[in-house]
Amino acid sequence: MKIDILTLFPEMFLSLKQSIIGKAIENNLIEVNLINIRDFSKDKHKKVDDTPYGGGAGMVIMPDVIYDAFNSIKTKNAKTIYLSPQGKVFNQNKVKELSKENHLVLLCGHYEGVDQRVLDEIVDEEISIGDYILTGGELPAMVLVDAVSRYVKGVISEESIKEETFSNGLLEYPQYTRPEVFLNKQVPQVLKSRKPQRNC
Ligand code: 21W
Repeated sequence: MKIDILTLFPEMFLSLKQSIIGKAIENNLIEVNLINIRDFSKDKHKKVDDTPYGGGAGMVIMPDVIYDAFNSIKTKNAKTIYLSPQGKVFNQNKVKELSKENHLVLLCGHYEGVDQRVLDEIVDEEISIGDYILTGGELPAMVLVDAVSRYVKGVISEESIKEETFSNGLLEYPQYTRPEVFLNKQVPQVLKSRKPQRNC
């Protein structure tokens, strides 16, 4: 799966190079491209935002800069998602749905938002990660990449996915490993008939 991310803060995405997702990128199971929106500023001061028509606090990212950044990526058959607090709240069904796509384009807003006209032109879907206010769409984009990547074939074991389906992704049970006694607490007796092991 290919994921293009349009952002003003590409450095924030360095953490994706860690752990399971980092391995998946190294192994070419997912390809993550970061596009710095600021690179498409037409201004000698690299300005990308301006004050809102009608007044109000904060700044709005200009439509032409976003549009040019978007058009710099080949988007035939891509699904474009705008991370926004007004979007539909992300859940595991959406994760499964998006994991079937070949190409995702993620647009991260910041400040007060993005000019509505370019959103109307390029965005297929608007997603929020929950009802609380963040400073931008970068952390939400990383949440989406992490959750969706797990469902890309080869990223995690089929077994883990199956176990998740079995437990409905919600019901969990307490887990234990060595040592057998920790702070005077024993591992539950029922689990001690066999050594800690992988399933089957
Ligand atoms: C926060 C952007 C508040 C805009 C009209 C006039 C992306 C997010 C974000 C942010 C506003 C997500 C306004 C959960 C989040 C995100 C930054 C409000 C002000 N509108 N999921 N003035 N929470 N947040 N706009 O904050 O970009 S996904």
